[in-house]
Amino acid sequence: MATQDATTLDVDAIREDFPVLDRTVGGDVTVPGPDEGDDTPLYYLDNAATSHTPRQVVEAMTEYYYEYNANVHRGIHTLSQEASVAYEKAHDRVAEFINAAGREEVVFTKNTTEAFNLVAYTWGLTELEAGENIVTTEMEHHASLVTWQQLCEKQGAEVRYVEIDENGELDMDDLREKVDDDTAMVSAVHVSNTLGTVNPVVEITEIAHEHEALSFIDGAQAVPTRPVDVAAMDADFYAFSGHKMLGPTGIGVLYGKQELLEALPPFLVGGSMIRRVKFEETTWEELPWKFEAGTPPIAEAIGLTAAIDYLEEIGMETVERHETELATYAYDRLNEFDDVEIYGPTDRGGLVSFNLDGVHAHDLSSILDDHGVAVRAGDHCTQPLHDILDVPASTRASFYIYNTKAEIDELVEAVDTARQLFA
Ligand code: C6P
Repeated sequence: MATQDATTLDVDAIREDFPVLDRTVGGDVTVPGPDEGDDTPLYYLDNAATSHTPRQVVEAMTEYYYEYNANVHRGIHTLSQEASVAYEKAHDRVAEFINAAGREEVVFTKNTTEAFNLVAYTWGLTELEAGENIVTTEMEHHASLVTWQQLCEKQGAEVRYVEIDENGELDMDDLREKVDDDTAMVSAVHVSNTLGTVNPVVEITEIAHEHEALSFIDGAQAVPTRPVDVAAMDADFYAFSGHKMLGPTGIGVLYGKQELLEALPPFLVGGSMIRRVKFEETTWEELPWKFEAGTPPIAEAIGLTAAIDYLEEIGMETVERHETELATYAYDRLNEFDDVEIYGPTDRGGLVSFNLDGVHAHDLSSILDDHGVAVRAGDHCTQPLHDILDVPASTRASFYIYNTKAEIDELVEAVDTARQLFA
């Protein structure tokens, strides 16, 4: 694990924990892993889609499989008890990381998307009434936007979208206008996965509460990249995914205030989440288990714990500073090209989405791939936002703790090659 002083990251040492960063690309993609044709170094700039996994996380999961693999909350044999303790403690570790009151407020889901669906199917189907509204924003990821849209359609409620201004920032006056006494939920993304905009989530939550509405903040791009304190934010619900913060796929987190989660009916039912089942009726387990039906993601929870340990050893303020530095550098360098359009504000999280005039994002990203530069091209699950930007797609470079300015130089050089090719 890398050591560093209080302000900078020892990126070289960090990179040693991520074996995949040493691989080359360019060969046969129909079989996974490096092959003979791979001769181009990899520059991985697709971290907003998913981050890489350090040895420490893989080793924590391997240790579970090799040494105490067992189901949780089911057996009293040694292995099951060890696995149960590790699984339960993973909730405590997440609670501590985001400053939740305790494990009761931390529900493990598959991902951020499932966390949204959980709230829609429990709170939404029981509490949201016809004539009420949900206020969300034009920059939401489909995980949030489609969930609220479909819920409102079912319940006869209205979904309202807060506008963004020409800088890609939320129009807070529009938000104040759209939230009224019929608003049941205000939902906003913390850091936009397309624009990089960092939204004023404390203020958004305050406005929701002034109207006795709940708030749900989408933290998928925020928790991996900056300190997040759900108590200070006073959010009612907050969601994020393990795979974007050095953890494994298959695990996400729904944070919810305890009194709210207590009041909700279960989402999925079956084993593990029950206290007592009779033919006539069933009672539910206490929080958070009431929301974790069936065999849960045990290895993944252990991996997520190791990922949090890794991030905390670096320090989330340091992670955020590194992200900002790389995003600013990438923004400034790409901005040197007058035929490159960059979306979103200058003050941003660690990603930059852009288009090269007259070139489809897929074509550009394919040329970048030839140079070993891995970026995402497409609509980034924000199609309505791309409609507003009036482009079908964009190319997005997104950064993490192991990225360097030299890698951004590679990106810029590859973009320049594409410019000349298409000129
Ligand atoms: N965004 C991206 O490339 P899941 O897929 O459930 O782990 O996360 C969904 C999600 C929700 N909100 C935001 C802000 C997100 O960025 C994402 C995931 C990835 O931008 C995959 S589409």
